[in-house]
Amino acid sequence: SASRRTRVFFALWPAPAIARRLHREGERAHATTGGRRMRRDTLHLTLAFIGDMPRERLEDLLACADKVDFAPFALVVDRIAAWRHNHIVWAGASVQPPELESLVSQLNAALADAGFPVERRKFSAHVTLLRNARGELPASDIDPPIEWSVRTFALIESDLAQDGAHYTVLKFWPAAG
Ligand code: 2AM
Repeated sequence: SASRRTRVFFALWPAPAIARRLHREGERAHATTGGRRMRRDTLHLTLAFIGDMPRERLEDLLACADKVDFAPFALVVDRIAAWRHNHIVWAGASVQPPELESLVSQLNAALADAGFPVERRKFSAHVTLLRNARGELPASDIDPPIEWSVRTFALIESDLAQDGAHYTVLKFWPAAG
């Protein structure tokens, strides 16, 4: 569109095989909680949410990501749980790899330096599977765990449509090594 603004965030974007498994976990939980399943091709793990900003700032945003130095790592997605406050069912990792923490803190530091808004709450890695979920969903194991080999991160543009958000990967950054 010709819009002068854009809504963007940095995320880990899973390969199709990983997305398929995550999506299946969402289906399982849905039987208990109901709610709206996220489409398989939209599943992601947000690293840093920037939100609505002028399109002319995209260059500065790309420069922030260019500064990040990260090594490939394995993310073992081994649990599924629900948050009551926002009615989200999500998948996550019981062990937060230090490489993931480092990736997020490097991004946030670069964003803050460049004057972008930075999340103040503690980073809580999760992949949202369902929204508007209701009722109880005791936290449980994903067995066998989903072994997500993280080799890139991405800048995503989000278009809010009637039928949910549509995402476009604007750029991928590969891990070093
Ligand atoms: P969520 O799945 O927990 O809602 C796109 O909206 C992505 O950015 C989602 O993964 C969403 O997390 C995340 N996000 C983080 N902070 C947000 C905010 N303040 N507003 C909207 N989405 C946010």
